[in-house]
Amino acid sequence: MEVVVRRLGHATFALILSLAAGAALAQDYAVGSIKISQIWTREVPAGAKVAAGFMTITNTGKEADTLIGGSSTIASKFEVHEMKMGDGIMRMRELKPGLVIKPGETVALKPGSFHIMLLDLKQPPKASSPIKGTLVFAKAGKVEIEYRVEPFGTRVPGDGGMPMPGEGGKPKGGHGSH
Ligand SMILES: [Cu+2]
Repeated sequence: MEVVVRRLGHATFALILSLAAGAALAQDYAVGSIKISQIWTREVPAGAKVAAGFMTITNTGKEADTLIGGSSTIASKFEVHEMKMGDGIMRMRELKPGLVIKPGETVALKPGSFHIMLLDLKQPPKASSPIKGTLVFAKAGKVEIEYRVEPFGTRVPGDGGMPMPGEGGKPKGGHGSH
């Protein structure tokens, strides 16, 4: 690296660094001490009224912050949910007032765990059509984000959409009541 610095001079080297950082952080967002990356949702069965959103949230600050709300262009309602095993059944519940991210902590919103619930879908998510939205944190405030859309049944981004056995078209855990 030293050799490169000497040959290129400071200005060129700085430009290369910023280009590399830009490429790596293309889908990352930040507001205040909060950083958000890996934001995705997935296609839903025809007629479904809810979609789930996933992401990784890091709190680089010295105080806890809470994801309290948000919005998206495809749904009229936004909730923060938790999925937990109870009485042998996976159940979802809304987190109120929201999802707490402690100082220095990274929280993964992923299938089978914490997630965003987009309710009252106005249009279904379509793979290759990113969805714009916002997140609202109690301390850091509001940030505009974009969801990448993965195929139906995706558990981990890029797996191509392989529904788990028993994971049918019907949302479980009382979403019908929303
Ligand atoms: Cu949910």
